[in-house]
Amino acid sequence: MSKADTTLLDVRAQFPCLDQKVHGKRLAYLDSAATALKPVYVIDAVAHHYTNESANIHRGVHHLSEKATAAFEAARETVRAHLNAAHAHEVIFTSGTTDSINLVAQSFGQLEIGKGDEILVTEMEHHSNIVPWQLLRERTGAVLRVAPITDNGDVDREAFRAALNERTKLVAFTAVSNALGTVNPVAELTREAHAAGASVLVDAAQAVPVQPIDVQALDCDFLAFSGHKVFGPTGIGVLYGKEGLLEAMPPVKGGGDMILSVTFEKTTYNALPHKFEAGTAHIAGAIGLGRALEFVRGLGYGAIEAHEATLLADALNALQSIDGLKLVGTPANRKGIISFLIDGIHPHDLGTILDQEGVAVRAGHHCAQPVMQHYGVAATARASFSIYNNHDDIDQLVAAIRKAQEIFR
Ligand code: C6P
Repeated sequence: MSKADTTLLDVRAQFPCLDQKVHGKRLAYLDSAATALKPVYVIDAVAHHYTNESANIHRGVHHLSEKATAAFEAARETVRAHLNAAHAHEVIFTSGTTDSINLVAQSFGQLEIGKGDEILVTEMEHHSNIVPWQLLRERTGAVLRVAPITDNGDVDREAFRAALNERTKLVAFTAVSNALGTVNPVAELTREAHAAGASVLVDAAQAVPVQPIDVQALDCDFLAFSGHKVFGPTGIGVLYGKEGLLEAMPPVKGGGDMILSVTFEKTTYNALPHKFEAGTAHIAGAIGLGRALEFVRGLGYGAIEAHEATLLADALNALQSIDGLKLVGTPANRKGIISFLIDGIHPHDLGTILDQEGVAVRAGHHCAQPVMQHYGVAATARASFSIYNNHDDIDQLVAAIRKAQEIFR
């Protein structure tokens, strides 16, 4: 057993989903970049909410509502502490990264971005960090610029700098690529964007599960992530925004909880963060997300990073020993996400055969079609690793790939 396995020795037992056979085989879950499995600690917190305090929040004067409100706001404080945000009201609960980025595109877009203004993204973005800006472009006549990636799968830093200019209003980029595993130098990119006078949005969907984030140290203006990728529930996510910006931005959804008073003539909006949280929130989701971040803190990012680095190195070695396997992207600094191709086998066929062997990977464009276009492929197979993976998973993956090669020989 390797050191990484001993560091997180009892972690697997905390994920009940692992305790099952798939097509009669041990489950090797290598799709955590799509969504992470959930630990009992989180599942219990969600069940506890529905069992004991199932009430609406911010509205009721009764006991259950007060308990639910306290738990919901405690979860917000947990998120604040996790991100080292200056204020809890800088944490907006959304339905996920996609929702968070759309909120910025609509609200910041309405406030700050007009015809001819520029939004800069990178070529490695998830569709969630492309399409909202295209919609904004359609509404406003703004210009969407793209900083290319190198063939290794890193942001081309020179081209990034060259794309910044006095018309750049917002730079939006991912901290960790979901298709390539690339870890971007967030603080440096943010500094360069700020020097050009632009605001910065960081897509941290793949980063929060695997590396510590300090929004004050990074100095980003916005940061988005999803609960479900960090061992929390689906349907809940976060938009962090700097207080001054959020104060100035208009709400984009109207409804309950986001108002102070309503008449048919005029409505006044609630204070942050409620101004951006119209309607009944995903209360159990927020509570579960708070628990998930506590769980991550309990493990410690040091242990998480060490475990994943060992697995990544071993997985890269093992995969590269397979004849006919080609890695897609070899970034300088990467997290536990590996995209690859096998000669003569379409990624979807490969994914189906791996599934028969109990190995769960993702096959497709990973909602990052421009990345696929860069490499001239329609799809890749993608294995992604988390804290509950071990070397048996790598062995099972390699054996399953060899089996697929036998079948296609
Ligand atoms: N990537 C993947 O398999 P949502 O769907 O809103 O929770 O997250 C969207 C998103 C945004 N940015 C990045 C970098 C992401 O990886 C994702 C989700 C999953 O890669 C599902 S497509």
